[in-house]
Amino acid sequence: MNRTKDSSTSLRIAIQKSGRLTDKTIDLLHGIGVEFDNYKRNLMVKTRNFDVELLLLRDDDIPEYVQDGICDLGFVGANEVFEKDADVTVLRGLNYGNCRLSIAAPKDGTLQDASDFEGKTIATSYPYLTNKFFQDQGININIVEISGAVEITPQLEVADAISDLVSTGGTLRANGLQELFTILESETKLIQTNKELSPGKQQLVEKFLVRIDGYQQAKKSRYIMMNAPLEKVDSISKIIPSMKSPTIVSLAESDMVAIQTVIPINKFWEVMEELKEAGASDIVMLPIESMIL
Ligand code: PRT
Ligand code: ZN
Repeated sequence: MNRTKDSSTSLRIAIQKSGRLTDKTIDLLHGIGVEFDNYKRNLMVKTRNFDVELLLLRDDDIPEYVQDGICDLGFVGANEVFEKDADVTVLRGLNYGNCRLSIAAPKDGTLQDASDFEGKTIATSYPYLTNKFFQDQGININIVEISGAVEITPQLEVADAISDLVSTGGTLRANGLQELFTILESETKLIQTNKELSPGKQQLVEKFLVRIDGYQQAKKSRYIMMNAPLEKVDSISKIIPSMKSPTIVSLAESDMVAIQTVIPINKFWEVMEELKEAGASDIVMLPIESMIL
């Protein structure tokens, strides 16, 4: 399925058609200003405002489509990228679809350490990564490749243990399994083909990256506004590390000002009480759509 020459002018982006990554990927694309609709009914969607088309695929197929240059970019879990050992460049980690590929075995059973696995059978949809994990430690295992409901296989005596994706751990617990080792920490990645892109397409990729970085940064930040007596501005500024040069706006009351700045979201609750104690009032926190630094 090689596309030998980068002849088309449209940047083609692969996304998961229907699954855990779909909504967040669509939100991200909308969030960076890519406009399109009807993605639920079509396999290929043209965007309205960019020379970009979206190809809606099963997530398993995305690494190969990007590797072969059928698609220029793809949004897909690291688990799929590394399982397929795809020859692509990971451009960004996107911090959604987070999970881990782990080895799990029946709770309180004999399988505890990696060395206990010599000669054992592991059921998984991730044969490459699982084999590699044990091979790297000089341990020989047998793999039963299964595409779904992997967690039931120890009860059915199809396998001694499993290697599967875990997020909350609820599925493992419900099946009497205990998580033993993590093979891979995964999140959604933006990947690019290693086939050469036309200058126009490469420029568009760079433009997207700036927007994605702005979108990601905005997700982690909040805009805060507060009122304070003028003489308290210095002490308030010291509470928020990012507030090196906050916007200060005069208020009708001559000794009062409004202070506005951007802070990391995880700092807000920490500093709110301190801000109040330092004399700030009417503190408002707002989400930010995007920010270009
Ligand atoms: O149809 P298609 O092939 O596109 O979709 P799919 O059914 O293969 O994949 P999908 O939509 O289930 O998952 C897509 C991607 O989401 C995965 O490749 C991961 O990158 C990511 N992801 C994040 C997860 C999970 N979290 C997850 N928990 N994928 C699967 N799971 C499953 C896991 O396999 C297990 O069955 O959820 C169960 C465990 O969840 P907890 O919360 O009980 O631990
Ligand atoms: Zn899949």
